[in-house]
Amino acid sequence: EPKNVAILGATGAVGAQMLQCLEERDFPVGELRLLASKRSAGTDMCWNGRLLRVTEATPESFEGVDIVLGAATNPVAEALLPHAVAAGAVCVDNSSAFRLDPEVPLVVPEINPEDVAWNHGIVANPNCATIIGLVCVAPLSRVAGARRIVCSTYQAASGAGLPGIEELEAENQAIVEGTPMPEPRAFAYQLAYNLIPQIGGFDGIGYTSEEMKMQNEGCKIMHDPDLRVNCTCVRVPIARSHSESITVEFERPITPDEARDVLRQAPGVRVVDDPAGQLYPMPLATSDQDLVYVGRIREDVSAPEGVNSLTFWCCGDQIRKGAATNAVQIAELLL
Ligand code: 11C
Repeated sequence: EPKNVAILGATGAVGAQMLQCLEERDFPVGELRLLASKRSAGTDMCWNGRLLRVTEATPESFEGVDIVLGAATNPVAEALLPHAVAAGAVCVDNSSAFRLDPEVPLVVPEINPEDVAWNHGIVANPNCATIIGLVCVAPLSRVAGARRIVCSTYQAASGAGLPGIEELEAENQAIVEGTPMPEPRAFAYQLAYNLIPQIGGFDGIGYTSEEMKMQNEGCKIMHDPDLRVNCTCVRVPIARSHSESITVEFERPITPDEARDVLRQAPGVRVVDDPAGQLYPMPLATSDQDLVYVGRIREDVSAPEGVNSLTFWCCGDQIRKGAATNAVQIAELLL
């Protein structure tokens, strides 16, 4: 039975991708309502061969809507989603506003689809780097019990939305043309020819908000309050697809070959791991598709005696699997 769907924040990088994912996955849409800020209202967007007009999102925008896909900022989600819930809609929210709320399931469909069932009107979509890393860690954990994760991320400019990718393109153009470098706005510093080891704000012990998401959201998604995560998040000058170097300590022994076998069977993952053939995941290869590629799977040679630890590398399109695709997959679970 078709559902009336609203996209909140339809004109952003994630919102526009949600439109495309609904179309690609043949989601049973009745009416599709595109909502955005006053500034973007009046824009036309193409969906299934039709032009749809974007309207301003207000508390009254949700009458008759069954499912809201949220791709807006935290303040907008906090202000508007309660109205959507009151109007009877279920919201799949991509902001971080509700992720750690005990009344709100936090779902990666490949890992904890069952949590959707206890929603009270909002299901949260996890952080993009968290989704991409855990889609690989969770199947290994089911076999060997993940205890501790050490992760470094290499996050694409478009993780900061359209302003991020536009800023990187403008900087690249200034370099090529020899014109003055534009003032950074989306990022704290010039990203072109650079790396920025800060995503989000810093807490009192030197970690950024983005780095603590894999810890806090990871425990909730994996149903494991004892999971320990140490993450370093770095912005890199590439357009699309986050990459991650991950070391996992397990309760039980697991060899690289066993891990490859487990990951070959795992949903949402493709193993690309042939060092002799120089085959490994790279962000260019994973962009604009929905699988997380994993490779460079190897023993952690630094592990102390008796510690079962593996290291691997993964890449995934953060606008798709890290955001829009994961949200539409959650909406499919709600059908
Ligand atoms: C980035 N991952 O790459 C961030 C943006 O928790 O949804 C997404 C922040 C979040 O900038």
